[in-house]
Amino acid sequence: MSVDLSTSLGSLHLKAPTLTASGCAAAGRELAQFGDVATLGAVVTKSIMLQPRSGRATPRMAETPSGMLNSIGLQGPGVEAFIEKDLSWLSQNGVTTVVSIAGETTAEFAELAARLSNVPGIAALEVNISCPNVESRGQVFACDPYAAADVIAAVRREWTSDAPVLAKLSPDVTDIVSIAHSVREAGVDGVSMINTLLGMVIDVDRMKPLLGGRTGGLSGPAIRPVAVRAVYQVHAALPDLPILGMGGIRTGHDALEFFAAGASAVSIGTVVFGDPRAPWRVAEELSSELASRGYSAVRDVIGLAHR
Ligand code: RRO
Repeated sequence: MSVDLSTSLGSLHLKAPTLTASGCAAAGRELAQFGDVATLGAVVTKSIMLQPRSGRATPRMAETPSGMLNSIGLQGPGVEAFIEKDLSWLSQNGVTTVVSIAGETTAEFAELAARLSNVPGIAALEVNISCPNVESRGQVFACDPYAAADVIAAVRREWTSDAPVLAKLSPDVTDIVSIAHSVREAGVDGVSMINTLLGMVIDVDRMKPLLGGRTGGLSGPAIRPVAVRAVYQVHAALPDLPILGMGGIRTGHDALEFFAAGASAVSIGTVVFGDPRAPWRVAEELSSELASRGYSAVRDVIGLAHR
């Protein structure tokens, strides 16, 4: 039985249901040795800032049970080098590209949106309002409905492209539905969820936090039930809001959970570090999972767990 794996996120048609997750495949080029990146739903690039940035102190990664902590701190080349080197490679190779942006202030987000608006080859903009690895928790816009809406409204004003705007949400909130409502009111076309959870590991030989930045973002299978719960809650409250689901997806079976909870597409993140073919493999496995249950299209299972 052949299964139709095409889907969409608002106005963005996706030929495949699996995307990379921001921060887990840089700008896609390294993945090209493992498969045809143009056949993925999309590459979601590492969050880019206006200026180049060296990131946080090392060590920046720690293994945890069924997951890992990262404390990268938005390392990157800055938007101009990104456009010149990364976006041009993605465009030349026919890759559907979702560009993730991050700023320290609302004005920086707005400037990034303005700069990228007329750049060809951007299929969607993911506004990362939820990076856990910033100096101050006050800078995590996604933890406050007003700050989150402020950023999205500013981006919306500057974004002149027809490509959809997604907000990346944090799970580290009391009520993720209120944040989703808020960014929707401010004009997003969809949400990406979830970013990592704030965590910490202590090195008890040194009696100090293991990570150079002290805290880090927890990802991997350990967070999958949190992500599925968050997707389910937001889809229940806002069934028409497209959701790009992510958080610890390792197999097609895991991905199917997210679709049933209400995601329209999924991003594959941490697993890629150990299995770079995972974004393709998960799509193939999802096809088998759907076929064995008698479904002929992934679109038919979106939100089915809500019936
Ligand atoms: O760069 C990072 O440390 C980072 C970011 Br921008 C993010 O959104 N999530 C994360 O776990 N790490």
